Amino acid sequence: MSDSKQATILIVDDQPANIHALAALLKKDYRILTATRGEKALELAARTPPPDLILLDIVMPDMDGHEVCCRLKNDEATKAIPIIFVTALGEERDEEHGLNLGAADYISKPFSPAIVRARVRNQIHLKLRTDRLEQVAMQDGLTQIPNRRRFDQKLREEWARLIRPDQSLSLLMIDIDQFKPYNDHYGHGAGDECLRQVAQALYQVPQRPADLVARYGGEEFAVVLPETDETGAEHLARRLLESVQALGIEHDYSDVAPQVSVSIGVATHSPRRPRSDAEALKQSADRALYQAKSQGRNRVSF
Ligand code: GH3
Ligand code: MG
Ligand code: MG
Ligand code: MG
Repeated sequence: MSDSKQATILIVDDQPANIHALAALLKKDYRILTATRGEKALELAARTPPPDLILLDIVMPDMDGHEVCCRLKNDEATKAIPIIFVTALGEERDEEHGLNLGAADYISKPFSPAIVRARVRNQIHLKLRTDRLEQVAMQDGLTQIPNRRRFDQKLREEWARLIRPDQSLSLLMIDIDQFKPYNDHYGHGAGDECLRQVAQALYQVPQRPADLVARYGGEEFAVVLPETDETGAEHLARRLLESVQALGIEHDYSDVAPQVSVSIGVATHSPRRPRSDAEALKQSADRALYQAKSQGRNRVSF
């Protein structure tokens, strides 16, 4: 197949013989997962990484395919997975119902192997292209790290996930010191290269997969740290500061240091210091950054 990544297909049918027949058609080109029950299908669909396509039987005991489809489409984490119903229900209104539930396509049993392969290929092609576009839309073109759009999405998601009252969420706002004189003296090309290096130096520091480093805009970066309290956030902020210092990028026109440095503002939502919303958390990190700047730059402030 032409797509660089091998796509995964989840086949759901209460009859193992049906699963076998479909798997035999597709296993040469795709990674196959199978489930004979709706519950199991939901569990497999929620895994990371999720399947790229689901072939879904309708008539099954316990939970039928329509129910499985509804649940998948109502869950943020699984709603984007395309579903093709594969079913013996051949009435026009069955097909209409399935498509209205959000299914991408509909195949009637008994099926033609060539048509199944072609319809699957088309859906997978579309899915992988959508994934690529989504990735590009969330990435900063200059530095290749997540962009402002991704940051906003992440902060919204993490704020929504704060259910337990004892949970913490930290936010860092980072700004390169004296970057205007850097650009003015070394040129815009060098400025861009400096931004790339600083972005990478920041990006590689956090160790937990849930953490996000993004370019917020211009020479500003932002870091979202889920389940991180004041102490953890301070520790990480100091490591970020050191990581940029360790680049040792010469900056003879800075009155802070002879190398490129950053200032960092830290804010935490915690039981000790609850914030009303994500916007309030961001404003607090911004205020802390402003303070780091006014206290002399090249430092972490709260
Ligand atoms: P401070 O220490 O107070 O942060 O001073 P500063 O000079 O960094 O602050 P200022 O906001 O005045 O300057 C930011 C500069 O960042 C101005 C702008 O030319 C530069 N900049 C923003 N985006 C880019 C970019 O994509 N590429 C380059 N080369 N420069 C950029
Ligand atoms: Mg069935
Ligand atoms: Mg700035
Ligand atoms: Mg700056």
